[in-house]
Amino acid sequence: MASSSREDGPPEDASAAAPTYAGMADLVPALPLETRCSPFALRQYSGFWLPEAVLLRGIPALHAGFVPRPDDVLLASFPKSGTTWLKALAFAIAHRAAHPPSSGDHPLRRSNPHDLVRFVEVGAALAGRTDDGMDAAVAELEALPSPRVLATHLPYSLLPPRVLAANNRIVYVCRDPKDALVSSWLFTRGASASLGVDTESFTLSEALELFREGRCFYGPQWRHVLEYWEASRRAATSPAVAANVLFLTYEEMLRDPAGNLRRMAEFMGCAFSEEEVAGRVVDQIVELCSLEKLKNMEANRSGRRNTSGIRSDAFFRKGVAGDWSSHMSPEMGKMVDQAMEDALRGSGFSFCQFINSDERRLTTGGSD
Ligand code: PAP
Repeated sequence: MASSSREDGPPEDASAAAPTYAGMADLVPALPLETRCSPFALRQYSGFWLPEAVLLRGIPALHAGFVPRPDDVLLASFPKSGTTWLKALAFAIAHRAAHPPSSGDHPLRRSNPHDLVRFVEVGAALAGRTDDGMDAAVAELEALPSPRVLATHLPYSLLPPRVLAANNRIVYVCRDPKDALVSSWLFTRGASASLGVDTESFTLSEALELFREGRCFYGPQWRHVLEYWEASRRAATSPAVAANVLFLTYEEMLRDPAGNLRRMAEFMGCAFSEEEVAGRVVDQIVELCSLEKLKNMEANRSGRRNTSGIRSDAFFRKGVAGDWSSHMSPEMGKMVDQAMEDALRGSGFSFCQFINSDERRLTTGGSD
């Protein structure tokens, strides 16, 4: 598999026209179905396995009503790759003038990061429509003051064309597939159980098989990562293209949180001043957004639920690189690596170039 072109993708007509509510309602029931990734049914669309609700309502709502602004920042990720952390960091960066990280009343001390930075397609998938026919979640996004920090798990190729045309800044975070897989498997079991779905029988071996086939939330992961990586390379190699994708890795963020925070701020168009650096604003944001701090905030403790109905504590676990080896055998790890290597051969991208998974870094003392 040499590039992110869609050899095993959908019939071209599935993605050619702008997806409308009515068009998707006709199309989705006929798409390949995967029900083993509880609690949501997935359908294969345009080469990716997406939750049905995102296809039926989320994507059509974005295409119909979402209007990007030039100063929007979009955080993008494959699930379980560091999204919650990225949301906290980006929110703290963007709003540091109104909310200094040292403030005892900082929004991150009161709210789950997912409630401060919304997934554009998830909100639209869950919400209904307003009286004038506009999707309620899109109307909510419209009401947010600028600069907006928004998030998505959508692959690059399924972003609304208006977002790409606006050349919005996109920060992407990628993670070792083995850690993303284990994190996702544990989350699925926990979150599904909290929604009353029995997932005891969903074994890691089964999750691994599905992951290797790309049959997982927003999978295949390799294709998701490759699309954003290629977009970041296009920006880096062509002076005519504005640098619109900043490609980060979870592992590198663990190694050097302050350095990556500064890269993010610069990319977002609000670099830290010398006074701020001297005043330890960078360190304060790193500290505020650390797993240990966020995990222990009242808003993120057991029992509370975020606006999507998911228990807030489910987003915080260990937060290290290499924890896959606590759950998978070395042979299982090799199977994942081999599947990724096979899929990415000839693409120019390899997870090894970014991720040294032998290095275990326990930054915060989190636990299962
Ligand atoms: P999402 O896709 O559902 O939004 P996401 O935040 O991407 O989830 O991934 C959760 C992982 O990020 C968890 O990893 P683990 O299961 O391997 O431990 C979680 O612990 C980790 N995480 C959450 N917040 C932070 C943070 N502040 N710093 C570092 N890692 C974090």
